[in-house]
Amino acid sequence: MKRRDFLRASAVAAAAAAVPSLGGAAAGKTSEPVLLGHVLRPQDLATPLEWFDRPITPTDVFFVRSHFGAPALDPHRTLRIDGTQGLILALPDLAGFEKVTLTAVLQCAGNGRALQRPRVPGVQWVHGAMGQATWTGVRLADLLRRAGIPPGAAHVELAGWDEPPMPTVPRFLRSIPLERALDPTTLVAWAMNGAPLTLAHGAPFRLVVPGWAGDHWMKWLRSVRVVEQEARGFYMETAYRMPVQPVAPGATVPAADMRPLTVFPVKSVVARPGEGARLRAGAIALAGVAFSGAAPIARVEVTLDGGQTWARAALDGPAGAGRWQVWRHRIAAKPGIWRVAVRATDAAGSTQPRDAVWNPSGYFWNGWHAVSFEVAS
Ligand SMILES: Nc1nc2c(c(=O)[nH]1)N[C@H]1C(S)=C(S)[C@@H](COP(=O)(O)O)O[C@H]1N2
Ligand SMILES: [Mo]
Repeated sequence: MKRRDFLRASAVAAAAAAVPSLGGAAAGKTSEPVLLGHVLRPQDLATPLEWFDRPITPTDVFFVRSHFGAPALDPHRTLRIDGTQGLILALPDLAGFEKVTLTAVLQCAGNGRALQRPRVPGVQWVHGAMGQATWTGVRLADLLRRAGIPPGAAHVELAGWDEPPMPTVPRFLRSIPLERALDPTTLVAWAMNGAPLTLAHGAPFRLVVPGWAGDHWMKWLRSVRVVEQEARGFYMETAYRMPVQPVAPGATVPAADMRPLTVFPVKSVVARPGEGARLRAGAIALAGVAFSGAAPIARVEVTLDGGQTWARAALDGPAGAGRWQVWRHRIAAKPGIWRVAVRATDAAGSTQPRDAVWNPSGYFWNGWHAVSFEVAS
């Protein structure tokens, strides 16, 4: 999809859902012909692959995932932190804590689900449920220490201001272990890419959990409660779980052998050339991104012969767990049809497999990404 079409799609969804601002792109032009959406909530918008050739994904093309859609925009919303005492914070109160800015990948656990075989139900994301942004906020640890951490605390429960469409539908609720909540990279953020969070991305506050899948990054953050036990409910006990051990494709996995997913595995994609591109013979620039939630990227390799031989790509920018680096590689291509595939290895020693490990909900797909293009004489 072209950027213009993406923006228009957001504008249509925004107008229909009567949401005041979506990624700052809701220009709401009515004179142009548009398609009428039948499903506007939940709102799930994917970033086109061609944007994954740069360090930062602009906010207005950054993917959006929400189970029920955004609550009404209200910058005066407060956030409640419950420890040994309760703290109620509005946006200006966060100025009293140290401000932190970091760069991190936000990726939905279901990114790549459409590529898993056999297929499984769920949003059919291909590559577009990921992006990298700078996030500005305060450390959750600083807020929790101010509220006081009671003895016996082991988890923090996270709730947002969004509401399920019907009372019979469970709320989106999560918990993360206290240790992860106290990690200095876990933030309560109010800004993304240097501007206040847009409503689609969680205004006024959202959680940022670098290296962990997007479901932990609670948007429209309403409360953080220090508790002794992992949270219950559909989104903890049924959804967002992976088999403890790899299982055969298509297998039914007993509930006792599933655990909540956390850190996303090593992954890379080819953004350029695009699938089906027609290029002139000579020097051709290949580029994409590579990242791992577990460790910095150690190397990215490119193959033009289906994995028999690999060449090392160059990596741009700072390395780090949970942040992506742009990879680049130049080839001198003769006329013909070419197929390039890429694989990344992280500093923990994990390499992207040719085929991702199958699991019942299609989480964390990270197989090699391949693109075919034509070189004309
Ligand atoms: N309150 C709330 N937070 C939420 C969600 C939601 O439905 N409600 N969806 C989660 C999921 S599954 C993902 S992948 C990320 C997506 O964040 P984004 O829309 O800013 O890209 O938000 C997470 N935070
Ligand atoms: Mo997600």
